[in-house]
Amino acid sequence: MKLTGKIILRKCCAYKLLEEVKALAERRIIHIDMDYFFAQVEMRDNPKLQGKPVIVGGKASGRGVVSTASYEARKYGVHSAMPTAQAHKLCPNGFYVTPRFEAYKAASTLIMNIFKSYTDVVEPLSLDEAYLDITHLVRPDLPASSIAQYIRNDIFEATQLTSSAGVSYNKFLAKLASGMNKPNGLTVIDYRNVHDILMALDIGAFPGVGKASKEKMHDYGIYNGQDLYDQSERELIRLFGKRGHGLYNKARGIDYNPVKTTRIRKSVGTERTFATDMNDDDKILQKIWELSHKTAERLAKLQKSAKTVTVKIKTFKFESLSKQRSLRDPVRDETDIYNIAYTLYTELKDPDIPIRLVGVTVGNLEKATYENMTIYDYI
Ligand code: TTP
Ligand code: MG
Ligand code: MG
Repeated sequence: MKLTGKIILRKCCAYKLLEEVKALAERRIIHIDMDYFFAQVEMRDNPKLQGKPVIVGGKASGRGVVSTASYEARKYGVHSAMPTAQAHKLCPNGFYVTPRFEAYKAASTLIMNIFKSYTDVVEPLSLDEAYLDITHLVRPDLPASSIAQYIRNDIFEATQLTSSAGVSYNKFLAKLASGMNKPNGLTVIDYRNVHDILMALDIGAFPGVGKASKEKMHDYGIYNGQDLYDQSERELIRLFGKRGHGLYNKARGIDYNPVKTTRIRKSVGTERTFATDMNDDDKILQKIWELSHKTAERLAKLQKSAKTVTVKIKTFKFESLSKQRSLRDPVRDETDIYNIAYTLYTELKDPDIPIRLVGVTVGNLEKATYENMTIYDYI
């Protein structure tokens, strides 16, 4: 009897594991990104700009930067984040337009509503793009690519704007796919083509491989997905720390990250516990700076600014103390958050009492106004 029980148990476990693997392998993820978004809106609203090299951005005289450029302008080498003055040199006959954020926001709202009409599991990444998990749609008979096509059609009908879609079984591959046939493209990455695509992929195109890591990769002879694939997991962890594991997986087309639906957040914050009780103001303030930086980063991701800043400390006797400041003008910048946190800390901290934890939280969040946005908000 006992033995049978064990066997059944084993079967159940194996079955459960199989189900989990299947669930991951069978996810259906779509990434949609609008084509030359700001520029396309401008071209839609002003027919004279049709087919022209259009550059949307700040003024060259005011040290402005390019928000985006139409594909015609990209042929001249113009791209996002480039100083507008430089764009003028590369493309002197371009049509330069200052951004109209309200128009982009209006288009964005229409697009996001279309996404939500297909699935509740939508993760917007910026005004013009989002991940959608359509695994649990009631029409499993429809290929994900057809659903992506329906969505693109709906977007075009509602906004007269084209978009590109990537369809795959995880977020990393879906996003990679959406960029492969831009503009106005639809690309599927599945088990048949994933290997070839990844092996040929430039190492800089793997998520998390920025400029610095790309150089480091080159130093180690890793130029593309194949070179990455050839590294052992142990070696990648040795070279890139915690990220090594993720990189090892990415080379194999594995990404377990779920599509995260946005929740309404009331506050954002981080805290750190010190390894030993701490009474060194310099070290604590250094930590507060790091926490302010992290908090600002998270606010930027959420495209929010905050009207309260709170500093919390826990004394060596585990007593929690906190102090909050409400602000007339919302903050989102790390320096502003730090300056307020610094004042709160000095008001809160007893010089004779060591602490074991410090935290910085911002609350009363509101949508960041576009005027305050930096280009980093779009990346
Ligand atoms: P992206 O989707 O990165 O670019 P895009 O839509 O202009 O072009 P495509 O997707 O076809 O390659 O960004 C969306 C919008 O965000 C873009 O139209 C303008 C804005 N943006 C900036 O303002 N600054 C930037 O540095 C970037 C990358 C984007
Ligand atoms: Mg885009
Ligand atoms: Mg985008």
